[in-house]
Amino acid sequence: MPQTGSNGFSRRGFLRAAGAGAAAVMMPSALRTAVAATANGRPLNVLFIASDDLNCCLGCYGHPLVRTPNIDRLAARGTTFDRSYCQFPLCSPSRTSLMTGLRPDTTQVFDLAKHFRSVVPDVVTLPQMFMRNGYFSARVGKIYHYGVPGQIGTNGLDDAPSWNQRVNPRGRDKVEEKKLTNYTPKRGLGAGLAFLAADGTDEEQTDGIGAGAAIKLMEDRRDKPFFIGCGFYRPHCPYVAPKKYFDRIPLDAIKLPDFPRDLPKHVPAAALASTRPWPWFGVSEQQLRESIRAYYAAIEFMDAQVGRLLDALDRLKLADRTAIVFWGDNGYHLGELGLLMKQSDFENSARVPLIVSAPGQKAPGKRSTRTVELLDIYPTLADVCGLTPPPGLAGASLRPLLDDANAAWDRPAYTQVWRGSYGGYSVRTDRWRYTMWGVDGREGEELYDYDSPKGELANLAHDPANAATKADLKALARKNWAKPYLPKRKPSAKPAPASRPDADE
Ligand SMILES: [Ca+2]
Repeated sequence: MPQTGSNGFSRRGFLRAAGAGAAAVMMPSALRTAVAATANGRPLNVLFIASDDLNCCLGCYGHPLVRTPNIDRLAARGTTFDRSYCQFPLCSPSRTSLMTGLRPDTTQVFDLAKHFRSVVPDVVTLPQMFMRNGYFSARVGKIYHYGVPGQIGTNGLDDAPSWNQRVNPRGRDKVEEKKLTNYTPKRGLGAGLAFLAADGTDEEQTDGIGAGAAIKLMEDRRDKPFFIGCGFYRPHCPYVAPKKYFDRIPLDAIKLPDFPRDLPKHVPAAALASTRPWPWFGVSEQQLRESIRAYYAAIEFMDAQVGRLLDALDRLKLADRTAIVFWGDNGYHLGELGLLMKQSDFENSARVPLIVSAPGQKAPGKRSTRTVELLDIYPTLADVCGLTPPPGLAGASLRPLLDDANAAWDRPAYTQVWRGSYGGYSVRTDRWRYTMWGVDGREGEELYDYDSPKGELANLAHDPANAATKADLKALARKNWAKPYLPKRKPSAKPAPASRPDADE
């Protein structure tokens, strides 16, 4: 279970939060506080680092085994958000939401095929805002959706208007797919437990090539303001990393989570539908242990590439005039609750790492336990860089929390998933999570208290003692999703995941 604090939301807190959410959508951009934060009168650069399918198994998030010294040193000069949540735990819906600043119900991107321009053609994306303010905007690797590993080396489901320049790295991990150990051969390589302890160097891997390309861009563009996105593919499956990263993680140190085998009796069918067969796609404990080690190795490899970017910023003397955001697009189950990977509304699928470092922030090196959303990145970067964001963004600037990690904050975090003919809408406060499946919870409800030792092992949705709490959270969910997306099809008896098991997620 993830660590949680003790501050519960009061009823008044819920109401304030509901009001804040509505205000953020309607507030004209002119009313937002745009602090002209520049370094010595020069615009700030932005280094925007993404990691695909990265959960919070990081040193700076307290993981006992995974060593991430480079992400940790970024955390030491920024703010680490301990309760940061994606809006949809699947690549394209999550990234689309972050990059447009809109919720998935607005973009209507719930799968890996639809492009947001078909729904909101004129939306100004985050990098577009910077381009309109004279920045050079470039992408290396996966910022918008790419099928991994299938589309590595292509533009994937990119948004061309967002960039002045695009780089699509492709390394020996693509060439050597036949060498993979695959414990779920019926699933695609992008959705299964497959891994490789690779020969060769970091620089031969796709992410090593990508880091080199991003460094070259920073070198070439250092004299003018830039927004450079560097999207790493790892630790997304297949879990490929040079062999040395596997060798430093002892297999017997990996403990598998325990969970009740009768869990399906206590939660709606939709809650566990992201892992079929349940539990663990049917793999053995030993196979899962090996797969988790590979996932950890891929994280440590990716961390080393982040280190190369940070070293370059220092070497180029850009560190004091570059804002850095490091984010993961969705969480990742590693066996807890019998689940693997993403697309659930549980904590470990919804929760993502988020670190923001801004030159001049008043409290670097702190952790914030406020419930924040990936949606908040767009208004935060506008605020930090002194730009006026477009109207209608759904998030809020995190700037107050960069200056004081405990600053007043009463916004909850929302995450939603899709089950083929209905959605699962989840609301997270600092103590509770409520999830409503289908309109008004017709397909089931869940309520979890993270201050309780049982956490997600006890569904309190039908416990009369928590009826008032549930009612408050349900009202919040209804208010935020006043017009939930509804397809014309009737709900099916068996909930479906958002994408096929053979798809490159
Ligand atoms: Ca992802």
